[in-house]
Amino acid sequence: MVSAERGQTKFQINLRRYLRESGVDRDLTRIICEIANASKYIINAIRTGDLGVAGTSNLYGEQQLALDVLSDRIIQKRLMYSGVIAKMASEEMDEIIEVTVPTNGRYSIAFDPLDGSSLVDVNLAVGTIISIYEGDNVLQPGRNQVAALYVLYGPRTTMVVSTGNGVHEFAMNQLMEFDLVQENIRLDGPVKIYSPGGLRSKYTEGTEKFARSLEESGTKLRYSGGFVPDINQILIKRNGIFMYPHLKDSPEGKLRVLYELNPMAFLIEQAGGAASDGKQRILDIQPDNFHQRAPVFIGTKEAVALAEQYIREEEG
Ligand code: FDP
Repeated sequence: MVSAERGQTKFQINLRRYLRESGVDRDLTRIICEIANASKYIINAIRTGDLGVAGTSNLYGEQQLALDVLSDRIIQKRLMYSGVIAKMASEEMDEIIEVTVPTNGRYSIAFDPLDGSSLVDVNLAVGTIISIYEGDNVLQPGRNQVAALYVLYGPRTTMVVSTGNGVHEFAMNQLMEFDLVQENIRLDGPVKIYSPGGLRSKYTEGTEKFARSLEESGTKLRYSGGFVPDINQILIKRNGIFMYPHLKDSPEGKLRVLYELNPMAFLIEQAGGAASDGKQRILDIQPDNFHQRAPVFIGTKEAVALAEQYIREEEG
């Protein structure tokens, strides 16, 4: 097992070596490294690509940016012939992609190729989110994930990954390879920052009281509008809560269980935090369709428990 603390590394430990020396299965390592490779092309597309609309819309009727489509294609192409994937479900697609060539792989993934795409034109951070299962079923509770990761395209490109043994951060170097920055990130202490998604006037009584209690206890607002950078902020600052709650006019909230909530809940739990829909653990939700949404309260254990308490008291 390699070991490093932020700024203390004597030499660079790259992603592949880190995974290999941590005993991660070869096929799983391959998937994670293929995503790392795909991210080089995605970052290039974000930096130099077309910012216009692709002219198609996805399942939710949202216009797809050319970049959404491109990122989706880049990831699919890299994984399609990897020999380690059985099925792929993408937030941008309405069909599950079954991979039979060259062989049936041992793993399946659900992914959001470019989350936060409404932030691309204003040049704020966006990201790719990946959820990995063993076998050929992604329509199962998130607690069965074997790994999850995201790549954040900000001023720097970083990858935060867990294969079930803690959460580790890697950063893209000048050669566009990922080097270990820090391992075993842990959330810590009373909540200091919060990121509230959704329209406040549509909050239900429990969420509204929870938000007010955070403000009254001096918790600072830190909301970027992108799920990946907002979760990354919590992990790297080791503190905070993000919520996109159930709203009066949308009881399911906005974020998608398979592509957004499960992978982030896996990472946050691996860092000692918690993720809830207000009533139950996100990772225990049994999804009945690929595009299911759920409310989310995710961050330090204490803050998530407090949100659940307000919701229980006010909404039953
Ligand atoms: P986006 O619509 O820009 O793709 O689920 C997508 C997401 O962004 C998240 O990244 C973000 O947290 C949330 O939606 C923001 O939603 P609002 O536009 O309602 O604030």
